[in-house]
Amino acid sequence: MTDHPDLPADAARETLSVGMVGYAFMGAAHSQAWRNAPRFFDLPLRLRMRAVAGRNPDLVAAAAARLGWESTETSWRSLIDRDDVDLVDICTPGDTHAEIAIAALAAGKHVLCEKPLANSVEEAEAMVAAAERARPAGVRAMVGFTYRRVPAIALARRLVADGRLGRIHHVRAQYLQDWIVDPEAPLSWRLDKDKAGSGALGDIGAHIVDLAQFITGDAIASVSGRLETFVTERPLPADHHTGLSGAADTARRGPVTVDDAAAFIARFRGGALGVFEATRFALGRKNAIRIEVNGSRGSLAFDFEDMNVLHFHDGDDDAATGGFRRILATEAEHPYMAAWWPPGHLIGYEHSFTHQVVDLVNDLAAGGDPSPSFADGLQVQRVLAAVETSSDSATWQDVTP
Ligand code: 4PW
Repeated sequence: MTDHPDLPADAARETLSVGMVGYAFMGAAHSQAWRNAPRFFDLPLRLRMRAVAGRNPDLVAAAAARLGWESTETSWRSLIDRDDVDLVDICTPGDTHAEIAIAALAAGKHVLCEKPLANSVEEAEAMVAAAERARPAGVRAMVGFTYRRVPAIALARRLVADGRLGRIHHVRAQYLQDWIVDPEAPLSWRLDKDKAGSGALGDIGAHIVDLAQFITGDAIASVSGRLETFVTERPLPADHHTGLSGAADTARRGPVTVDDAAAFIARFRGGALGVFEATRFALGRKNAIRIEVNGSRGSLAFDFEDMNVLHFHDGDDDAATGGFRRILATEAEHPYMAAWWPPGHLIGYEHSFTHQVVDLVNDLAAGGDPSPSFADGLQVQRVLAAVETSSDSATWQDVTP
């Protein structure tokens, strides 16, 4: 961590200066988190949004002004070279994660990297090795599985950890979107294997793999799955769009090289059975992340489209009056919520990114290991790879521990 003489005096706190690479959908979400975290949470470090990097000088300058960054760089290498950047926040497509993260860690910068950690197990392994090499010097690395930081999800984990569900038997997890159900929707970078590594499997399936393992505290041991591509060719994008929508250039077409949907069953190390589905073709479902866990003592259920709520069934309840109770996770007693609004005043998608910054900054200040680590990201990558191999070979696949 560095101190900066030009900042207002706040002698008690060191400054963490952040540099971000990429400024589209995820860059905007991360920017609001770096801005808002110190405004609502009492952080042990001052934050400075030092610089954002992007290739196009005009676009990156406009993004810096819009999102609140002090300066710009037109290459990630020059961002990493800066002495006044302590942490590199990687918000680019997966094909660049490994190179940027490994270089940043070697330069002694902490790294926050968007999910999925990488486009392949090999890249993820190299990133874990880079994080291990940097660790003795106090450098830390974290992968951004933000949905862990939804208060209702963090509460779900707490209930499982406290034994309220008993022995876990079933995990049912779905991540459902519909933004490419139209065959004329343009060929976004998310449909290009070279850029994204995989399709629905890595982009959204990775989240439910992480959530299932996070909530249960268990790990997936083996899988059997099937990937499907329903639309194999699409019009190219008319312009440079990086979100989930954009115009198509109907005169030019290209191949879809990733899966549109993934379905798999899994066995957890502890013996639970899991059923997973990740698709961008669930017409009418925009960002439905649903997870249900059934244990010997209780069950819980969550749907991101009602993200402030956790449904919990306590098997010890009286049969006549029991049943799933709807917990509105907005009380000060719920994870993260004491910093926000009075009970019942709901929070949204972006808050999970703010909570991610809060947890990361607290861990960095304490010299702890932020979670999920790059090793956790690698483990998710191994599950994804096992699903792909299973689909290709029509066999059960073990996940390398
Ligand atoms: O959370 C999701 C992401 O991981 C988002 O809703 C969109 O799908 C953008 O990338 C993935």
